[in-house]
Amino acid sequence: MSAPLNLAITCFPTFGGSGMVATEIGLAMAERGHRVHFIARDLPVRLHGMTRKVVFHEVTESDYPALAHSGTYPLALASKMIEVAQYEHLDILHVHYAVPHATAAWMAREVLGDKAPRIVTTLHGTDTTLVGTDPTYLPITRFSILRSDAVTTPSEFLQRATWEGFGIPPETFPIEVIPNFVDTERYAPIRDRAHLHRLFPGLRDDEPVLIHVSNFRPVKRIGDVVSVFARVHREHPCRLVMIGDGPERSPAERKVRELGLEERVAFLGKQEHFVELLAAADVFLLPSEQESFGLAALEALSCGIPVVASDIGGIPEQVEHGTRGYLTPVGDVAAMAHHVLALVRDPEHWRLFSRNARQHVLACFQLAPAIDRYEAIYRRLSTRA
Ligand code: GMT
Repeated sequence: MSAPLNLAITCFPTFGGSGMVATEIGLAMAERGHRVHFIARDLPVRLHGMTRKVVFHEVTESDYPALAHSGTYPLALASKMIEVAQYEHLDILHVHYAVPHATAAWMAREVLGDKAPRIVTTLHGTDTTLVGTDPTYLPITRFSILRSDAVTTPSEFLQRATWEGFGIPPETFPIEVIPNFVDTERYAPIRDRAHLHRLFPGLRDDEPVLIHVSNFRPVKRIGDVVSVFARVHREHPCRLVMIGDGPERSPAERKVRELGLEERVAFLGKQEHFVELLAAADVFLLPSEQESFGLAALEALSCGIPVVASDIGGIPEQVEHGTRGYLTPVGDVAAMAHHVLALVRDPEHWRLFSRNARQHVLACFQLAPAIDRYEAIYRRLSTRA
């Protein structure tokens, strides 16, 4: 029996797939008997059920006026990593996002010398596709990736994009793909329309409900969600549930009002517990411009909800066109509406897609096998017997 590991995880604590994946890994590792530390600006959103094996370390920045706007967070984070590594004898520091977390981890390691933990970096997408390859950050992001002891991505798409975007030769620098995963017991096909009736008091039994969950950033193309819904609604009355918040929420609400559809759309803002609503809905919309993976779509598939999404990034690695959802070119709202209509007009067709979705998630995206793979990386790198 191998000794338990001492693991620290750094992630963004906000609503977003990367923080959720990081949190699930930490909780699952604690469940397996390892000691887990979270080092972050705030308590990660899904970090519940803390036990003695899970400890949270808050990173606080100096409020000295001269340092305001000078971006000192990576320094404060690196200092906290050093402190935790020294006092807790960390084996592994697993950072989610290269910018700035892998950079802070490298700084911490430089200070700690041969007492430093090994660094595992998981890239999540925007650190490669948007921020990382921005010339402002490219050299330091590339350097931080290359200095990690192991690097993982949630999709083959992001693995390729990282090698290509940073000019890293695949043969000299392996990047392991560990697909994102979902707790299939929590995200289960339990369809209880009562949750939807509470949202839409006049909801008829034959009215389909479309749903979207995201951080409402421009990359999510929230306007397309509303356009697809409006087109479907013209042909087949339906409803739309919008979960999340961000810069595109107000413009989307305005668009809904201009179309006179406000009675038919529920904007719920940020929600931590929405699985009952998700599982009761009929189609999940994800018309993003870019997604390294699209964790929200995986959660929908796990609940047996077919997905209509953009054919980009890592989405095709989980949503196969024509079996558990449909994929269209980015921005093709007419095609998306057409596919939604095909699903909601034919219950037999919907049920087939729903079954396919659930079965595929059970076969390929369960939590335990993904945790096994992270644990294998930690064990390979750790010197603990
Ligand atoms: O999608 C976002 O804007 C949030 C971002 C994050 O940091 O959580 O999501 C990224 O990581 C998720 C978890 O791996 C992926 O499911 C998302 O596809 C990815 N977002 C993008 O690539 C735009």
